[in-house]
Amino acid sequence: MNRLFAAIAVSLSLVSLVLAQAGEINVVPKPRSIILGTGKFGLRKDTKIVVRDEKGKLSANLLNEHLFKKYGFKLKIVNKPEKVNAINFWPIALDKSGGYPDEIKREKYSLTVQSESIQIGGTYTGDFYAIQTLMQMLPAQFAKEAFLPAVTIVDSPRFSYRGMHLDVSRHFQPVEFVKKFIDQMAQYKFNNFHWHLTDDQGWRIEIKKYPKLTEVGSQRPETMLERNFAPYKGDGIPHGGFYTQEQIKEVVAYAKARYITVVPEIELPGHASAALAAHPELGKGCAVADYKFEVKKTWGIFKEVFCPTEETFKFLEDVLDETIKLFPDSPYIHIGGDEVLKDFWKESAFVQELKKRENLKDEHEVQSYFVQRIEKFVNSKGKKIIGWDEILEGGIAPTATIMSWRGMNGGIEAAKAKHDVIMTPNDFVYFDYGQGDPEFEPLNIGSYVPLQKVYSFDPVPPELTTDEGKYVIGGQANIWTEYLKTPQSIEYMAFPRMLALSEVLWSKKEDRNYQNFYERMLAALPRLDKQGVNFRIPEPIDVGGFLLNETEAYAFEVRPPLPGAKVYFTKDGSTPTENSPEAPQKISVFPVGDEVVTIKTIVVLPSGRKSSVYAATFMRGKMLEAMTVENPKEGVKFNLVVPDNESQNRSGETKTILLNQFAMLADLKKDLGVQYDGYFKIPADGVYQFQIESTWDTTLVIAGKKIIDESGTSANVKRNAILPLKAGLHPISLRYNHRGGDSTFRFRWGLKGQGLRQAYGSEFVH
Ligand code: TNX
Repeated sequence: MNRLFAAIAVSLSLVSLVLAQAGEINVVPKPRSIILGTGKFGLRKDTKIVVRDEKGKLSANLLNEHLFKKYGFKLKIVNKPEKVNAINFWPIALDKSGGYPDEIKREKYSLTVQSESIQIGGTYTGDFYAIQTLMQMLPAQFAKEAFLPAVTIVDSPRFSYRGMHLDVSRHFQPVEFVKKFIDQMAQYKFNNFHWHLTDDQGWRIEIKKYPKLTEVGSQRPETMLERNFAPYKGDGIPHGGFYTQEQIKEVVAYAKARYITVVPEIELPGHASAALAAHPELGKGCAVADYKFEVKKTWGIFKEVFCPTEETFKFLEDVLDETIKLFPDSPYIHIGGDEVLKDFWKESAFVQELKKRENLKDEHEVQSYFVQRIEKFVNSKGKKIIGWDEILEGGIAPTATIMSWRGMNGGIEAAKAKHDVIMTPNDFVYFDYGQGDPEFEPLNIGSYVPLQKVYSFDPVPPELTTDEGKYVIGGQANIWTEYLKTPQSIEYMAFPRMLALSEVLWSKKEDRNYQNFYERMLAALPRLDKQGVNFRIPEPIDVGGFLLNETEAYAFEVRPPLPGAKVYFTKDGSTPTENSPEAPQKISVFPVGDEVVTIKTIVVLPSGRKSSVYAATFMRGKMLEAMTVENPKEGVKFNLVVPDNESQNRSGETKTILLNQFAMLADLKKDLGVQYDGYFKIPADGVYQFQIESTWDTTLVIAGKKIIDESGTSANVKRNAILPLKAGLHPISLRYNHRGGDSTFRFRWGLKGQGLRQAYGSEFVH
């Protein structure tokens, strides 16, 4: 049997696992040191909390709040020692200067459970984290007593910056949800909340001096419907919202009480459409005078940019001044700096003048000049800037911390230049990216970052020496909300991936073990469920594409991911519902001949909440062998046929299969046929899925097999086919026959069960 889905697959190896790990403390992130003792402590309603100072009182109250939420009662707090049936908060000796002793890091704690009592030692912050650990150890149900196994835990984090980001510009989120999100961050020991407050699609922070920012900049008449870029289709629903300064203070205080710093982001000089819609004068020195700035309704990178005039700097300083006052505890202000298109600057006489005056070589240096002026201002207020890795281009701002998002290279470069780095590489921790088979997952921005990939993230890449690695102060996952409209959809993308990240950022690297984590993650789900978190329900089966040899059968385990959850399944390709048969513990598969068998499952929680569909596809046979091609050249051969105007017929070579390359040659709204021939590069052995999304008629032939051959209508339709292929070059022929109206033609591909993505020209040769 050939389990092709290996490499970075979801591969849960469900088979060998039993529910909950015996003798394990099911805490996420895994504590640094756990020594199991003998016996157990029974927490009862008459258990006392012992405190010896004011600090202890605060921690005791906090514990009581948690117990009340979980069990509906609070414990009595006393201040004289009790040996039995007590939870003790020990004071931590303060050094003479009033700080904490060096050896005790602020976030460190110890938690000792013995059969008579529990001891907790730490600073305020340490106590807070000890309580998070304790609450995870307590069972869900309370009946007279709640038992905790005897254990000694000593714990402290690997990284000092453990962040979660939330974009509230693309889709505004209510304060109540932001607080719930912060609660979840605290539960998993994150300590920085990066609040992305401004972008092209909405300005979400009240600035008293410039009320138009929110009056105008926080509103858009509608949003692009799903993914209808071209032709654009809107949803017709106005979208808006912003946080008043009072609400911001409320959120900051709420986070502070949970030892979380809120880092605000004010995007500049790009991603500025919303600000410019409110204050067009700040762009006009660069754009043509009658340019119409507006709050954007679609996603992407836009050329709207602040013009580096004195008026703009004055405005931004005023905005930052108010912002800094609202976030007194954050050492940082995030100033964005990503994805700045320089077209307007290049065309601007003002900017060309500025370049001469300031001796700036190109527009990258203009960006650098822009950021460094802002940096000086922010520094003058006692704060440091964070910027996305693009701010490295054209010269790094001297005191900037770099947030590396386009992979880790920006972070590596910055660390080598002795700048602090926060790693947020898109290929590991972009939680807006898909986490399962896009055929079944709710609409998202695409790509594929499954749980296991997040867990494999290491913020300190091997390219850095030990000393350079010290500049990596931590990591963060980013949740961009282009396609995430509601709190539920955000939670679906955040959980359980956030649990994997918490362990990456908190726990010892040597302790990293995915299967062990996976079990503790499963144990955490009932609690998340009770807390009303709309996490993505884990797969109950191994998903993906499987290739069997001529004779073998495949039998796989079905594992309900939560106690009480039911798994329903189909074998005929139809979508399972609660009326489908309940899946047995083992499902056997035996495709006959050329048959392709797809097992589809859904999970239904006791609450009635349903999962997405999880599918496993089985086929027999061999992977198709790759071919050798002499002197391959990048791209494909094309043949364009225009029936009504033969003079427009063309054939030749091209490096892209996009239709718009013919827009100059022929009318894409009239009848035409185009065929591409060449070879397609398959990177690794696997069962691949190919998809053509098109109007009208398409044919796809790979390795001599016609896998798609359909005539369509003027409506967009997606056709899928799967094929097991060996790594290397495979002959491919793609044909599209357009029969009038708007034309769509997209070719996507990927390993079965993982993300599909558009094929690039560089993946073809001929
Ligand atoms: C890139 S990450 C962006 C965001 C998008 C995101 C979508 C970064 C600094 N810029 O504006 O929302 O991709 O994944």
